[in-house]
Amino acid sequence: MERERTYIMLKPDCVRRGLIGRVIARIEDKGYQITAMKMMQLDEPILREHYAHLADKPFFPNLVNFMTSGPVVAMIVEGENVIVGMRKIMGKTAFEDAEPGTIRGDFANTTTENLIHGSDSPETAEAEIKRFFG
Ligand code: DAT
Ligand code: MG
Repeated sequence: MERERTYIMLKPDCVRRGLIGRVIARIEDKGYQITAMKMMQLDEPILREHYAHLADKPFFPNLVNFMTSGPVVAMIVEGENVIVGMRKIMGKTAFEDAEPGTIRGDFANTTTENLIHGSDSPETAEAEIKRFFG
């Protein structure tokens, strides 16, 4: 099996609610390695790139407001099949569909403020790592 890397971001609600440690513990408990990490404040231009696939959605302005409402924690996470694996640990996008035992299932109570971002394919992982880590 192939070692992969993915882009993970703890969103402003995760930071604000004091859940950074508990979410990172789940990543480490799984045996994945965090190989880069930084706290940063996002702005609208970088979010227009990052969420380009959602620019036409009615919730987009709200999403940008939320994502610029405080700092995020940006990470590169590595491991075997880590892209799919992290998506499983995160849980589904819509909070009401996210299973108990997943990060979103256990901690999210809205769909916008759902704690964590994880790349959804090898192509987006590389593009997102470049976008946020240069
Ligand atoms: P994911 O974050 O699971 O990859 P996505 O890329 O489709 O999901 O959407 C990015 C973020 O946009 C998502 O984490 C929360 C927000 N979002 C998506 N669909 C939404 C909806 N129907 N209502 C409100 N926010 C939504
Ligand atoms: Mg996505």
